[in-house]
Amino acid sequence: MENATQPGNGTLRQVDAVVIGAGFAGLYTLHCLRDRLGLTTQVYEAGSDVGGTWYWNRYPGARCDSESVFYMFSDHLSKDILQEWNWSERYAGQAEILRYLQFVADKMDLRRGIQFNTRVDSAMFDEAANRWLVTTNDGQTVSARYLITGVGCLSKPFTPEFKGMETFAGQSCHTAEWPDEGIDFTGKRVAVVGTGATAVQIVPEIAGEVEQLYVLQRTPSHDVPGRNHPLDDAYIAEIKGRYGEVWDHTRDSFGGFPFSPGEGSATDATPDQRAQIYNAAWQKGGLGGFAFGTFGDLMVNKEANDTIVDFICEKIHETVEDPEVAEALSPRYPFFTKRPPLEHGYYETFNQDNVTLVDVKTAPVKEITPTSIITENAEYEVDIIIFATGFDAMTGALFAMDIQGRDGIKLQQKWAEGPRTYLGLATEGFPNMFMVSGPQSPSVLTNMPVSIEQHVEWISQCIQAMDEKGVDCIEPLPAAEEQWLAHHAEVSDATLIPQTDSWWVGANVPGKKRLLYPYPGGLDNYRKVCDQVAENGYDGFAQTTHEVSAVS
Ligand code: N01
Repeated sequence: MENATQPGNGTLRQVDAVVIGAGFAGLYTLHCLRDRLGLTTQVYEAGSDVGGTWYWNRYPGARCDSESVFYMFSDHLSKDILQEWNWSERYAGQAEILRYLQFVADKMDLRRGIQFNTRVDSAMFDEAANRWLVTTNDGQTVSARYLITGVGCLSKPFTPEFKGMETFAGQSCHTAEWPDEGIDFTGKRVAVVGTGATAVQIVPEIAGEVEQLYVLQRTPSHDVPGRNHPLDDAYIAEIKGRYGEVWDHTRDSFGGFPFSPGEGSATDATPDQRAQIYNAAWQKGGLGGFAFGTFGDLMVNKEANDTIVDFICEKIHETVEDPEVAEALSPRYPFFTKRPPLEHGYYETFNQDNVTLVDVKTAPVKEITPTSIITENAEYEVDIIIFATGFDAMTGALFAMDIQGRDGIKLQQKWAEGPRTYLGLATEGFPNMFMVSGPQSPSVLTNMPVSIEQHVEWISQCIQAMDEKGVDCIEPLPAAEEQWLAHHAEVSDATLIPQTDSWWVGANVPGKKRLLYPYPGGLDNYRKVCDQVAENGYDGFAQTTHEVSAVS
């Protein structure tokens, strides 16, 4: 392995690997490559600290939808950290998760491998040298043998273009670009645009502070109660006592959660049996148990899915006092075809006098003026507009960089008709580049840290195997990529997900190719495929060794 040399005196700095991003993915990749394989590894991070998603998303109410005790690095990173770290709530808030990642970075001595406040502008594959030239926004270029993206699936904010929005004289911001100094909502008239997972968190959090809150809804979501609560010492001790078994179960599960999957069809159960099963999961709270722990066919059988939709809509009508508002909030399309948010008092918020649901599906926003939002049928005077309008997911952050592979082909060009990957890990024409949680991998359909660990471990074992074999260039074979695409399409079409417009299918961003971006076949099945590929000597990858010209 080369040693890194510092920039200056005209010498191009050489490292073994450049990693982009210092969230869960970047931190674990740095540890695996630098501390386990001994590779010189440089991480670049746009933020001023570690955290990724949890660094950027600081809006009030930001909280994880996975249970905190399973939303962390497993025993594969460090058994000590598992024992030392204590979560305070069933679902940790943003600040606590950020503290956890800072704790991990300090304990594992990761900060010295990360250059903060630095964005990667471009990454060009230099075929003659068989290396990546990575240029950052501070004008530095570094040469790396491997390029690993850990840029997150939801890190490129998306704000729709509304006529006149630039004229708005009040305060406005996207939830993922929250100002450091925060926003004072006291006595303000506020509009929240969007009703996805982010809006569902922020709305109940600020409803008590604002004078008037307008929630602009285009599509209602299927919100499942979180039933958050503090964690007591006995529970923490019990989990810590069986973490080994918990992680084994988690790694081998469909969604990256240590729950037993639901069995049988919802249509075979009697209405009473169904009500009992749905109610038990609803009372317990939590998305995984409700979506995956009730019946086995909700994601693939429309008739079965209708039963859970009816149940959710009944619950909304029980909670929201005004029947018209309750109906407007009722999502009468298949459950889990858009990401269902976890809610903490969202529906109750609409019983407050100062909260108004604004239907922008039937009467879309026409214009934003300096003082108001004007829809097709009304004008809402506001002081603050919060855009909880989501992200250009999965490809947005990759395309934001100028990544050019063999023959100067840009990633955007190669993926003009949608992502083309092998296993969601790599793409032909971009040698020695690996993506953590890339498109066509399970990622956002699973508990992210568990999927991230699987990816990072697979990538680092692959790099180790290449080094042992003396291979210096690896990239997918076109046929293997084609096969993965066909498999991905087949598995996607077997689910109900493509039937609904959502960011999962890219429908939220105008002009984005509509297809399912994550892999819906389950982390357990996906892991087996990846393991098999590795066992077969990295089947489906071209592996070559070059005589390379010297790098100047
Ligand atoms: O974004 P979204 P999000 N006019 O895309 C609406 C993760 N997450 O930030 O549904 C009016 O889901 C849009 O309407 P519609 C989680 O994976 C995780 O809420 O397209 N409205 C929708 O209501 C989640 O899925 C946690 O009709 C417009 C909203 O904006 C993902 O992040 C917490 C509009 C966008 O919803 C994204 O969630 C929070 C327009 N022109 C988020 N354009 C955790 O658990 C868009 N909308 C960790």
